[in-house]
Amino acid sequence: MSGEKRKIDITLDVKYSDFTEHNYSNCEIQSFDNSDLKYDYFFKEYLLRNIPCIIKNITKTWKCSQFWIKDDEINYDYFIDHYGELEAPVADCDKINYNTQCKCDMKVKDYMNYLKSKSREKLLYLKDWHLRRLKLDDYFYEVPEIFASDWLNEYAIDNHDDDFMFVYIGAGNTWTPFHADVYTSYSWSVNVVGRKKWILLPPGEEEKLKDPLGNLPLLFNPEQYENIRYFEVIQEKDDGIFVPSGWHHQVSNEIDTISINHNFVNASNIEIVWRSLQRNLNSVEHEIEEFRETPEFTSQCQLILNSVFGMDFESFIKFIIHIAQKRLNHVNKDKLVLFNTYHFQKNHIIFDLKNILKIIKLIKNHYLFLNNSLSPELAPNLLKIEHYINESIE
Ligand SMILES: O=C(O)CCC(=O)C(=O)O
Repeated sequence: MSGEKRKIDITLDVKYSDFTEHNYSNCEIQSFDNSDLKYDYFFKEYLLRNIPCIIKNITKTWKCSQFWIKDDEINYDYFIDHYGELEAPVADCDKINYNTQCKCDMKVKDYMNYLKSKSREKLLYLKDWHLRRLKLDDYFYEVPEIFASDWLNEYAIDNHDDDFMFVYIGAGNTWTPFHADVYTSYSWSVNVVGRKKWILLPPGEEEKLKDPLGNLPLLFNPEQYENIRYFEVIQEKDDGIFVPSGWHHQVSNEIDTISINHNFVNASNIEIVWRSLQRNLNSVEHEIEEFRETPEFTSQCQLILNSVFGMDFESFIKFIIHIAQKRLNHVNKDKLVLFNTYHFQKNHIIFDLKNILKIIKLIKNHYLFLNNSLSPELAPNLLKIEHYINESIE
């Protein structure tokens, strides 16, 4: 990647509040060429409306598309030579335990030798591999501009935490079960080589698939149901797909496929994430209702919330404070850079701050805030941030 910084800004003529109630009744999955898709347009029509789309011709400038592919197939030997000794998580698609695929770590060279072998006895899928984190000096791909606003990975990078940037390498016929993404985040996925089939359901449709205990199927088979609205999408080599918040989906690799994907959260879906956190907290509280009067009830709920949702109430607030603080530091200085490339400009920063303000108001009305249940420094910090945002956007 060159050291060139690309300026990103928005000139949105819509208010975020116009889109809190999404309407999927007329949506179709459109396809665009990456070079024709303007940041503003994508932000307004896709991120804010929470609608999927396909973006073509993304990987031309990516270094990995030069080295990872040979004769239109995976360049096994490149992986063995460059990453062979690294370990990566690998799922066995035929081995299911508690409604998930069994996973183990495997050396990349062993996985590549499995892919090279003609007689593949198992259906192995290398997934959720944090290669970017392991090879920080090696920018083997560029985050597409339309996906540059990514608070989740910004926070992870700033805190040297687990990030949400993955490489997937799947043998033909491997698959990912039916699910919605972590924290109800957005995701994007780009095929460096190969082909995937996606099935996506608008938020709420998945309710019709639940069994009497509320469990979702491991795979959605459209032939087994009536009146389910779903979209089937073929993603070719060089295509990206935008998967919006809360859209359940399943994916199969039609042939040997490598993809890169990120989960992300930003000003346009932060309220969806907040609502999802609340829904999860409510159901945790309901599950252990009989202990409501015990002194540990609140802290136990947060522990369980953390394990089922991946985040608790306080970590959400710390995340918001961090993202706000950075924007406050940069609001008049033009220096907010992400992925070493994207240079966020004033309108964007203000848009982010206005939406954070909205979330702070929701937090302040939550009973955990009102009952002083947060750790001592958190509530005053949040109020300070609210005050500074109000001052800076006046
Ligand atoms: O490519 C896959 O197998 C799964 C990707 C996925 O589910 C996602 O990006 O959200």
